[in-house]
Amino acid sequence: MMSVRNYLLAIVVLISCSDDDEKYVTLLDDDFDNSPGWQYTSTANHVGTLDAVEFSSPQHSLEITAIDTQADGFSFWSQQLTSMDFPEGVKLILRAKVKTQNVTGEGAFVALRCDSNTAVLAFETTQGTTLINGSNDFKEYTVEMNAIPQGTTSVWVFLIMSGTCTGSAYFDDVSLVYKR
Ligand SMILES: [Ca+2]
Repeated sequence: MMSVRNYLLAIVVLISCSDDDEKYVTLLDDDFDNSPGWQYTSTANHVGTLDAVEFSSPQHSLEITAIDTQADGFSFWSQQLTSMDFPEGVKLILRAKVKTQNVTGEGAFVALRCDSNTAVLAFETTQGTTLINGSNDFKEYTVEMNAIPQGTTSVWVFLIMSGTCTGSAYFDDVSLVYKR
């Protein structure tokens, strides 16, 4: 029969093995202080800037500010991750902090996409499930993809604002990890 001491030691070992740091592999971890690879694209009446006034972690965030609304446009910061191993079937988790100032309409959203060399394989977004608008301080949002599709050669991260918006959105502390 197991002694109390051995029983307690066994529990300690179990707790150690469940340490989250052991289970996740970081693909992207960005505070926007030294951030190559981000591109701004817009089909809306918006401006995208590296902002040094509003941030969650010093000294910068990525900003999208609406000059005016446009019904069918949108704008986004994006990062394409390539040249790394995307193990098929594992869970991808994107986290981003978003601050909004006077954001109306459909608001901001955060999205994740897996592509092969020739096609879009999977897409997940906060749009339609989590409304990010109004005036709110930085809050973390999460997008999960339950399984990286077979054949994934690049992963895109999108920080988006709908063309229907007025106001400003700030994105900071963006991380992408997969679960081993
Ligand atoms: Ca920052």
